[in-house]
Amino acid sequence: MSKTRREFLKTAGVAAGCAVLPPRIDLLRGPALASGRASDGQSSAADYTLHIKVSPIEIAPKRIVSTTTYNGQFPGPLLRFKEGRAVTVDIFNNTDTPEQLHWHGQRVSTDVDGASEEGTPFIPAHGQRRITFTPGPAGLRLYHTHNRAGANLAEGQYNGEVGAVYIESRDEAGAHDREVFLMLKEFEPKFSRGGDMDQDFLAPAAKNKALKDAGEAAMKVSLAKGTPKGYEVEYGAFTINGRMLGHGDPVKVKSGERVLFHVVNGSATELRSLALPGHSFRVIALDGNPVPKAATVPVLWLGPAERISATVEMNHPGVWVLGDLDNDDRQHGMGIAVEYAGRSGKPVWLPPAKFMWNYARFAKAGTKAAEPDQFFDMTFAKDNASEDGFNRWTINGAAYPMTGETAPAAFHLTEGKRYRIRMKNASDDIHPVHLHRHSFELMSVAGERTAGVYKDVMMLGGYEEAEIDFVADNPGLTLFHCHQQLHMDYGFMTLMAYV
Ligand SMILES: [Cu+2]
Repeated sequence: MSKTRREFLKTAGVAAGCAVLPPRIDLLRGPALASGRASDGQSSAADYTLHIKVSPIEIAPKRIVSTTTYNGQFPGPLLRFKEGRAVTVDIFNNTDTPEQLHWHGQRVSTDVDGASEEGTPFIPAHGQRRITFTPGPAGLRLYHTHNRAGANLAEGQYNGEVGAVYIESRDEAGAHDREVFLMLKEFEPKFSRGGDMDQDFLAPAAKNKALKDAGEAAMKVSLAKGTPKGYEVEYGAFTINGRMLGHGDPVKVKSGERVLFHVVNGSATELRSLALPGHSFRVIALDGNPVPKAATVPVLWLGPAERISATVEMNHPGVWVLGDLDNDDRQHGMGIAVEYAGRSGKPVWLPPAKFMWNYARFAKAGTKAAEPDQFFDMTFAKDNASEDGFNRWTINGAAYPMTGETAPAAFHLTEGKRYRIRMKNASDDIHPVHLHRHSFELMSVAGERTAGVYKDVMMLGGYEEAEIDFVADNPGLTLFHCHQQLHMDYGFMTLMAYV
């Protein structure tokens, strides 16, 4: 590598308010690989074909964004797989830079998973890769780019490379009349420097005083030196299924129907909420995995890459806004109309009463947790604006290298063993932490014991603690990271290796 990332960032002239984006370059993606396990001599057609390409996407009349897409559409095509039935997917990369396509939430091999840090070959620029894998586990998954973006807001998950995957189980039950997929996604990103707004919607809200004192002291030292707060990302346009509120087709329902919503947060960075005035959601699955206790809630909350499957009894006729609680984001598009048959008019929004989101609500009560074979301790911390104005993120004091090389694994696994990750968040941000190629069980959230809730992303509250267990049942390098693109790109990543 001829240039370090730091030098790149300098030469790219990153500054607050700088409207000119650096060109797409390979540096941020790690070493360019010419050799995707490209598929010469294919004789048969693939089951699915995806073309990665830059396309114009009309998110509202005459509001057209240019973004990288799958097959020229947003969201990418819904891929329906059958659990246990192998599929072949051809991925063509029609862009100038190598790509990684990540099968989020699936138990696949490192060759397929789509993370260069695990050793998945890149899909070469203007090249192709054919992959074959057996989908699973059943339920709502997603696919998205796993490229890093760094300071380039035209890259990584800031663009339109995301689509839903639905894997039908062998005994797919259908206690609903209609199934609706919702992809929540922002466009027109830009950098800001205001610092994040505090979001307190997670319960229990038990902050750890030692973590808070440490985090606030570090911030105070940085600000006292005159350092401004690190860059954050904000957006100009908000969409559901690629259309701003008021400009897409409404979800058409009939009174008395039970509608199953499959919600995917396809955001690079944002926590999202959803409410439907006069209705409630019966949550049946989190991250595609059935919950032990379905529970009815007035509001859904999802961090980046989280999914919720919930049924809604259509028992309140009208035309409503199914939308984000944040007034600004909803008014800039984060919503979709739900229209009952025979009703018309402007969709109506009514804010719900304050509601705290708690994963424990869906847990199995009174269950004694299985004991792990080993504990991993992880403390997450923020080094304010220390990476050319970007916050540097560390796990146990170490930032994953940003220059493209693969760091050695920091955690070691033995196949068949059960591990408990004890996470401590020494920052005020909520982090959607994600484990690749495995599901984890939530064991405790901010001190509250839980069992039976299996996920692959969880939101860890500011200055809070949580514990997650997973069984090492899928050998190969395994990436653990924050799913917030700015955080993962600036250090919040670590690798686990099977020994
Ligand atoms: Cu994070």
